[in-house]
Amino acid sequence: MSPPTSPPSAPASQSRTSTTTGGPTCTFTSSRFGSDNALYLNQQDGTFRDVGAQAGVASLNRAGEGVSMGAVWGDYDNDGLEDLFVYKWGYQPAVP
Ligand SMILES: [Ca+2]
Repeated sequence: MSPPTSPPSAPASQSRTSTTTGGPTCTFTSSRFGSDNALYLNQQDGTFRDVGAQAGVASLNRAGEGVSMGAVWGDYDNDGLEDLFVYKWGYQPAVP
């Protein structure tokens, strides 16, 4: 029996900021090849807004550059604010 397959629109992974800083949380959702990632900002009114394009993390799944596989939040520059590290699975373009 083979494992269930995910629908094409299913994200590869999700990563959410911690809630210990007191600010609004963000959830990063990586997408499949050719589709944009999303960065959902919790607007703290029961809704979320996708700010992935504004943050520069939406269009990372381009031909020849691999696809986003996941992300890790952390304060990488030690300024007290969480930063997002997106890791990708890449490949070399086919040689004609
Ligand atoms: Ca930081």
